[in-house]
Amino acid sequence: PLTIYRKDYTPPAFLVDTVELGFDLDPHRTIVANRITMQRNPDGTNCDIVLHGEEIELVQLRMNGKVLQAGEYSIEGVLLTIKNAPDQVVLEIETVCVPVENTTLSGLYVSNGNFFTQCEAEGFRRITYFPDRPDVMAKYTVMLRADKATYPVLLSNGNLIEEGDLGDGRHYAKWEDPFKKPSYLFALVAAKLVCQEETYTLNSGRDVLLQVWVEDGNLDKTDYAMQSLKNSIRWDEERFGLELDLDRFMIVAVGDFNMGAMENKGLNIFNTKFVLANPRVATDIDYAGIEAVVGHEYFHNWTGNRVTCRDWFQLSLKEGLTVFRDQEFSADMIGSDSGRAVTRIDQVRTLRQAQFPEDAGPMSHPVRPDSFVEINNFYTVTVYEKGAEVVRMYQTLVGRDGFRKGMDLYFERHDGQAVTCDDFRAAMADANGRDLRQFERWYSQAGTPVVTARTRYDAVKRNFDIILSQRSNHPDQLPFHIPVAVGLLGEDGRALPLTLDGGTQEQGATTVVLELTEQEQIFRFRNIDERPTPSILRDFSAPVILEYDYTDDELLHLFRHDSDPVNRWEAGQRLAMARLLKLTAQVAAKQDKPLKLDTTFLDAQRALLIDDTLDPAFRELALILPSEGIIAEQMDVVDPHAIHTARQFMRRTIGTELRAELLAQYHANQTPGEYSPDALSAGKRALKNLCLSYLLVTPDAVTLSLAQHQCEQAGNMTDRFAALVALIHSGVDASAYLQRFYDDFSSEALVIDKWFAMQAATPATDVAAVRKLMAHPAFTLKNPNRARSLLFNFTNANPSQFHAADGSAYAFWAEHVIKLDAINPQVAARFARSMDRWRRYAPALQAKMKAALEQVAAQTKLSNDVLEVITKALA
Ligand code: HT7
Ligand code: ZN
Repeated sequence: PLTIYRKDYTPPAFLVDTVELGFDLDPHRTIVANRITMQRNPDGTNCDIVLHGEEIELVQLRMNGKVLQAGEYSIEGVLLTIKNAPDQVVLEIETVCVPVENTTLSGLYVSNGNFFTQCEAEGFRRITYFPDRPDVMAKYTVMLRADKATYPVLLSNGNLIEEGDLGDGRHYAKWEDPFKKPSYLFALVAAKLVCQEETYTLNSGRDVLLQVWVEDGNLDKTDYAMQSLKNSIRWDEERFGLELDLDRFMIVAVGDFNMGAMENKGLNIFNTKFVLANPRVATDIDYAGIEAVVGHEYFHNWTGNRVTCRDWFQLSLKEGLTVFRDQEFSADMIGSDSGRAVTRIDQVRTLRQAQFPEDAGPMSHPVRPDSFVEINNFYTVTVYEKGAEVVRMYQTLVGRDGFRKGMDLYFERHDGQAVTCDDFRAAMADANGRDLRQFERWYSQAGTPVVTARTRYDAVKRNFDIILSQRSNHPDQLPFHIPVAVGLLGEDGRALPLTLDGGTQEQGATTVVLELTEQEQIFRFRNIDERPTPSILRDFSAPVILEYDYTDDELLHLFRHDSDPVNRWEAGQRLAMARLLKLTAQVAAKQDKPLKLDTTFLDAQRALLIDDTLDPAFRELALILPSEGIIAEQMDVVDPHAIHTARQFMRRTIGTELRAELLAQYHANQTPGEYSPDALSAGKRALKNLCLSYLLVTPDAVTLSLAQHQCEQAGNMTDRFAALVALIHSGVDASAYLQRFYDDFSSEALVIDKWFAMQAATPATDVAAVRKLMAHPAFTLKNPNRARSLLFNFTNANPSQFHAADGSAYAFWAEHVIKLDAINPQVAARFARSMDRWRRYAPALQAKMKAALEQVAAQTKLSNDVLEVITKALA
């Protein structure tokens, strides 16, 4: 397959002014009439008109009123080329597509009998011929025609300017989007849906219409999405001075969707997972997800839509920035400092769990990739989450006000344009008078930098030096510009006031940001009266791996006292990780010695668990052990079974040694009364349910009955789900509870996804059990949520079974990559990535994984999506 390189970018030969689209919607044969006015681009370097088209049948092509004959244009692969075109062109293109057969969920497709579109990244070309690239921005008018009884609701971008009956049982609606947009933001919906709507008054006094569209029967689950939308609108006005620019903003929920949601101008289309919630069916995590995703898509209206990407290599320009904005939104919605810290810790966990491994594996790429085969494979944690970290570092370097100035300048310069990551950096630099040239390396160099810290204390001179150095595992890389936030703790745990040599920090500051720009630098703190404990990389100020030879005592000191909650949590993770690695090694060596966990660690855990001055959500995070995946990342040769045994041993020991305190906290953190997803209540539930899960590692009559009672009586999904998971993980027969759960929610697709997911991730579920679940009438590979719930959870969240010694799960993986690929290459390629880290496993497993990869590679009919992932894995 063809590799596309960033360096090969050339501006389009023609720019499009207007697009008029007419749709005669029929699931078996939709006719699309497309009238484009275009003109030669003075900055263009090519001369021909080049349009993209894929899986569509061309009926007729007219240029400036004249039908073009076969020899007057050519079609090769996805490109339609018209040579020797005049400078001003009107193209009229008629095509046909078959939405009902489109299982890729890209372009125009049918879900549960309704029409939806998904055009990012390159789906518009599956609807009509067009220069389907983000730097071609045009104004769209859309006429939709469809059977009125079957599709009473006809939606597209912008404003509804006309609607009516066509007389033959069909009706029409005409939509006009007043803003120029790239084709990937086009959307239509033709469906039988109902909506919750509200008129909302912007800060400026202007009224806008907000709508959340869902299938009939789901209107009792739209309140939280609507509330999140209103919160997002308010937040963007207040934090960034950005107002909603349309009179109407719609969210539509669809059950078949490849990703979370899509920011189409004025017509956001969402996976039902990120819209539908009520306490009966949705967990606290679901509620938080809805708030974040509604915010994310709404914030794209400025960061992505008004200012878009010049080319897909710049994807992080909109995604990294918008993830950063949704993270800040979620943190601000909680309001408290501790709540903010909890969201930050969650972000760090995601990075470590998913992004660091990606950056160390075969799909490693810079935040701004240099090449790709299939752009859909680059909607990655690197582009999104690491990209958000890169944006966060600007804010750390220039401050919150400086960041706002940079954003203001970015919009002042680029509103209505398709630009690059360099343009964003230039706005940040210019608005703040800073030289951010070196910062560019965060965009161009892949991999996770390692920052090593050493310290020395001079009691006579009262100096404390921190020597920071950086390295990467790519030999030719140049040093990054790394903000390292640092604090120092006195012996009594107090945060020491800091005087940095040559620094400009405020008097009495207890955290300073060191700027590491060279390979090695010394930072000197003066007037330090006692040897302090350094707290380095506070708030996770850069996406790096920090190496520092902490002693256990120093970590315990930080775990007890660090005023920076992220580093306080981090100290606990380091303490736990050291023990987990030792235990894993002991299990792997098959020593006869019994496994042991020291009381120092257990006492620290106990003290934190019962410290009710601390936010329950923080305590919960601090008590979760590093996941099996994160432990694996620390090992040279991964032994998933030893990891699982060691971690289970630690969980069991915590469960038994801290039994009394866990029980007490279980009872102390109940949330009686009406369910509310607010952060405090959610935090209490999280802590309570973590206690339950520890108690159920070795269940007894008391703890079992707690779980059973919670499962039977819970007034919300968070508690019911947690109790059921604890039961099925405990090893007791939970089949009656599982069946009851299924029966109670058989008509709620998103809850049935949870039912599959929880079983897939249970260590007792082997590949045979997964196959059995696949035979369940509720299972289908065609629905991405369902496929993800069972297959992805098995391969990604059940490592001890996925890595079964006989390799049976690898063969299962290969079989289903191939099956999924025939249905939906985007979903298949994501599933294929479960094997990314195969080279790190013990030789016997490695050989079987390689064989499975080769089995997929040997297929003759693979999509480019899967081919790219497999080829890179095997390279
Ligand atoms: N910008 C959206 C990306 C997206 C997408 C990409 C490829 C295939 C399907 C897709 N659905 C949505 C989502 C976002 O980041 O907001
Ligand atoms: Zn996005």
